[in-house]
Amino acid sequence: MYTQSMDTDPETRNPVAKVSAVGRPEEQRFQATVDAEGKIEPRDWMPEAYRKTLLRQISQHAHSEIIGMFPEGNWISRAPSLKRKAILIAKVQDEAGHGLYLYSAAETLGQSRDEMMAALHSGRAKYSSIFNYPTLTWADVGMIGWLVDGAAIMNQIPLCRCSYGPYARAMIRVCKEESFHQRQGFDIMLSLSKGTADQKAMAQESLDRWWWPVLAMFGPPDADSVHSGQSAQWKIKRVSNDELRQKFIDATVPQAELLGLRIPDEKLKWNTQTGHYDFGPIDWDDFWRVVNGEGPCNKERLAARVKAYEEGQWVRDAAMAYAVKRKARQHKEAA
Ligand code: FAQ
Repeated sequence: MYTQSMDTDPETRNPVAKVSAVGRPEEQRFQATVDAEGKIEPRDWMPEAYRKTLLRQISQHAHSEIIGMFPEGNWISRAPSLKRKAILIAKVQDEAGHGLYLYSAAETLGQSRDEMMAALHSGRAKYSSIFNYPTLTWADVGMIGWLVDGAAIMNQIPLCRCSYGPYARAMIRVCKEESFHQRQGFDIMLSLSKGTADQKAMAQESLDRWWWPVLAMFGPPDADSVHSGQSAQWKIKRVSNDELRQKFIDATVPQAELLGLRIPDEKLKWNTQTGHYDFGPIDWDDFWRVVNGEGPCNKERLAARVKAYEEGQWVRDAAMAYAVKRKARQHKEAA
């Protein structure tokens, strides 16, 4: 449904500011590798700020996957059929897997998973704004697959070419799985929009609530995006927040038309001159309120996460005890 194409020309398509390369020989070698489309691996020399930027982004991304299990997880016991329930369980498990690949990738940058978890649980670490909105109806589960996974793929396909090897490789598998998630969401929306009048109304009501928060998922406008310039120079970020948002809108409007749903934006209009859709203003004050902890479900999500972690302590203890026992047995056998 979305192109898997990764051929964007940064010179012409990426408006984010370029930062000039300076510094010591190792820094120049590092930037030359990045400029030549080489990969930086965990044991390679890297600027401390590059390491920190990746750690910030990858850990935020991992936290988003893990917190992102809650809004859909709420509906596993209420899915409308056995088939939908089985699909939803598989999807939510996939999100847990994505979190695990990403925590592993982040650990290669020198921070332990326990430290990352502590940052999440104390509220110091960010995760995607979108998971602070409630899933009030079954249509919201379809909407998360169709729009949230759709936006996630749009953002993550360029990350498959990120300069940091472990992150880029993790993204390839994640994107394949997200494509399935997006299709299952669209399939739910198709069933609802071709169903009874009540089901179609439920689908429309859900789109009305999710459309604007999904557009904000791509991050602040380029002019306010503090990290974009440096991340573009390091080829962590290949396509800017605004460009990705526009690509997403252009791809999604025809899908909404096919579903017979109305996008809640009076200003949405095809612009023949630009070859893109024009759209209305995004409420960035609302976005920052949500990012800063005041969204409809921030407190609930964090509390659920901390509870799950505390209740899972016995599993981690048992796994550690087993690992110690197994190692001792191996030593004894080798002796
Ligand atoms: N929510 O300067 P920029 C998914 C923060 S995965 C919260 O533009 P950057 C799968 C940003 O962190 C969804 N905070 O930052 C799934 C920074 O704050 P900081 C997650 C946001 O990093 C589907 C500040 O604003 N995907 O959905 C958001 O260059 C279904 C300034 O922003 C990723 O994490 C936001 N939406 O660009 C799971 C992808 N946007 O750190 C379950 C990887 C911005 O200085 C169910 N990440 N901020 O305190 C990225 O591509 C980038 O980090 C961006 C932000 C594009 C998100």
